[in-house]
Amino acid sequence: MSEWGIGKPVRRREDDRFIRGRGQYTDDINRPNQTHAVFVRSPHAHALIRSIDLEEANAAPGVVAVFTGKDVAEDGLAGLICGWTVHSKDGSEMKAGGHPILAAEKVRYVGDHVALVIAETKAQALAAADLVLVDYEPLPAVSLKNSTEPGSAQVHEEAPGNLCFEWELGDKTATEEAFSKAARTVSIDLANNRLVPNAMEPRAAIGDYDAGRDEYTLWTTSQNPHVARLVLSAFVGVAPEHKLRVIAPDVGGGFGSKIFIYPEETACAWASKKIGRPIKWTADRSEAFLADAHGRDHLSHAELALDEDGKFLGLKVKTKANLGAYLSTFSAAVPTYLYGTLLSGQYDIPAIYVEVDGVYTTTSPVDAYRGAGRPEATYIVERIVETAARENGFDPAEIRRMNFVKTFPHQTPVIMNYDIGDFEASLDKALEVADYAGFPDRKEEAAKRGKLRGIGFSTYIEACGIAPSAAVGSLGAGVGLWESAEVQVAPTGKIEVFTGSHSHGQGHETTFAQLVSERTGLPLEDIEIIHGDTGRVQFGMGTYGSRSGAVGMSAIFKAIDKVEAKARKIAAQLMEAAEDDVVLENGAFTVKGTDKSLSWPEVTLAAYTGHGFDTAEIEPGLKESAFYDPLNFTFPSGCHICEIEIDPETGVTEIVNFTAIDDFGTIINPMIVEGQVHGGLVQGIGQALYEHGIYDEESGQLMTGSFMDYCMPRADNFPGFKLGFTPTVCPSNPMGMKGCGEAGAIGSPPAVINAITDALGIKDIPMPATPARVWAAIQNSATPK
Ligand code: MCN
Repeated sequence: MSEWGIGKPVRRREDDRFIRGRGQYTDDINRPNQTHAVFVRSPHAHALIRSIDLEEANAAPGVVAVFTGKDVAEDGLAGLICGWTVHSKDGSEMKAGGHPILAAEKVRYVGDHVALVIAETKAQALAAADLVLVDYEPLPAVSLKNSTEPGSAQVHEEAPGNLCFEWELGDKTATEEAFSKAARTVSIDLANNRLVPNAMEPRAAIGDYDAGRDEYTLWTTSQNPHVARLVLSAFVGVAPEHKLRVIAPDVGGGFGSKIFIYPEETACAWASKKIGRPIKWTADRSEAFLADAHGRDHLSHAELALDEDGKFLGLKVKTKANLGAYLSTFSAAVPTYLYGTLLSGQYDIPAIYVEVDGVYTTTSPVDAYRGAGRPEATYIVERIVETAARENGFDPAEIRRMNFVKTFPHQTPVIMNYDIGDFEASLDKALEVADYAGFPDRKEEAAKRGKLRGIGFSTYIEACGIAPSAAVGSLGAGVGLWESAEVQVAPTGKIEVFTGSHSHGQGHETTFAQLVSERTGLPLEDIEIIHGDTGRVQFGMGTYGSRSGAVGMSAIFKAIDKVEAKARKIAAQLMEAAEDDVVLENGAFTVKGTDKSLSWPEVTLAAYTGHGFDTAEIEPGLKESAFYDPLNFTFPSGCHICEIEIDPETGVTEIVNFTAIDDFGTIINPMIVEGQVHGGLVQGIGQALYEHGIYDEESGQLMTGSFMDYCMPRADNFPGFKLGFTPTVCPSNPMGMKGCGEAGAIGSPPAVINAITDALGIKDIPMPATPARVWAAIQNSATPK
């Protein structure tokens, strides 16, 4: 076993360049003769464009060109697409209103793109953008609440009543029957608050057309450059696929928001040919707030049926999901297949029925944000289970235990087939680490100090490794989301791995190299992980859905199998031994039961010189590729326990203890996994306590469009998290891994809200549970505990 291999808490190799300011992000790149772009954005939530006057802008100092939707249309560019198709209950296809690169006739949210101004400097482009005169005819804004009310304004003519789809999943009749037999039922109305992703690096792009070669290069902050290239070539029509190279260099976080294909990046690539010069665009933070795709934003009603003993019989959920103004790249999948399919949680619920209305509103598009659909499902399940416990006098831990799925594989009534897990193990460990038994004493002691103390549980499950063609294809994606890898061994034995996964904070350069080291015995410095460039990596599906470990690394694993098999063949001939007797161990090929041995570089050099083996039988060279299409999703799960104290004078909630015990299967690097959990927890607790994207109902203006109004969590808001692992080995990939990148954001929000409602003795408090809301709840509640 390699000292850098699987299970070792190796420090992230990439951090050396990031910490020293040596990373190279899109905005760090400058091209000769480069121009700068600024987008003219709509100040209205909803308006017709009567006319656009470009005269003054065109005459402004330094302006190279100004383009509008008319120019885009004249060049025959199609709009952006949603890559996922969802059908309504009646079998009809979702109503996808067009998503133009630059709006020509109508704007549909504050920040919608109206014109592209290109100038010699960014300052000149900004000044000229102010001179673009757009004559708008304002229309009423459309909010999530009023979107489907009679008489509401129409966001897209194609979608009457602003309904994109009316989707359903599960067995309605069986669920109604379960409710008719129930001894107990509980219900709850829940809102899942809108979130703004806020990656550290805002989006950026450089479009550069090379007239000599008739080739485009787009540098961009993307989580999946190959999918960007495919969409821009095959669907939007910017350039044929082989004439477009997309490079995502270092990317400073994405959390889902950089999976999507946006108008700005597309426009920069297209317009660079129009002006014959490179065009650079970097969003400022205000633009990021307005025009990055947001996350969540659901309104739901849920009902749970139980028998006398507390066994779950059935679950009914009705959800209204905000899709925003346009269907973004994956947005139709998020409130449907990534949401409804997880409503069984960790529980054996015989009947489930869910209905989701996907609605258009005059807000920024809503798409995947860390967890994407699965935090929304977990929030429903874990809040209603907690409600069932409280309203019927069950212990919240024991009602969960009683209803856990205990044998695997387990087919849920909502598509998913859970392959493996041990939910009791994570619950038991969490109860111990959180000292659940000692909670009553701590509550009493807090009361003496005038504080309200509460405890909340969340036993979550998620489906990660979004990939399997067999499942994903039939769920509306149309394609499988497998991953590719190529392992190229140099004559000196050094290895370059080309992977379709993209790292933008997850540490792939370290963990992927750890796998290669485990397999070959090479030190990490002899292994290079290359990603994020369609010119170097043949194809890939990118990073989202915590899939890079389970899917991307599995492709590497398969490619190494092939490399090893060929190298063993060569080694066998070099050592005049039978192939089956040759083993690769600790970086050397040895013949079993003898002292014959050749080092890795001795064999790899021979592979290229051709000396010592029969090149007619074995082709020279050592380079193999593989595609990996897993049989199933991976199902990470865990138990989060949150303990809080509330100051009743101010309504301020303090997290005093947070325990997260997770099952991520085999862990490649525990230090990186803990970092991933920390980040996820901070975002999940951020959703529960601080973050809220608010649009004014009347005007459709984003009221929380800066860090002055959108409260981001800070390090001193949190205690040290208590983490632990109870792994069960995943059967659907060769390493036995499950994803870890989203778990913290999925499990934590209901744990926090369950703790606050426990402390206050109330049924619900909306997220984020701000001091003002908590204080008001204390004033309204008859007998706060
Ligand atoms: N890993 C491991 N052992 C496991 C599982 C994973 O050592 N059992 C390692 C992996 O090798 C990888 C990291 O943990 O280095 C995360 O792996 P995985 O769970 O497969 O997730 P992805 O690499 O596919 O990353 C995507 C996931 C998602 S969906 C979001 S959103 C998210 C997240 O990762 N966005 C992030 N974590 C983020 N972290 C940072 N810093 N920035 C983001 O934008």
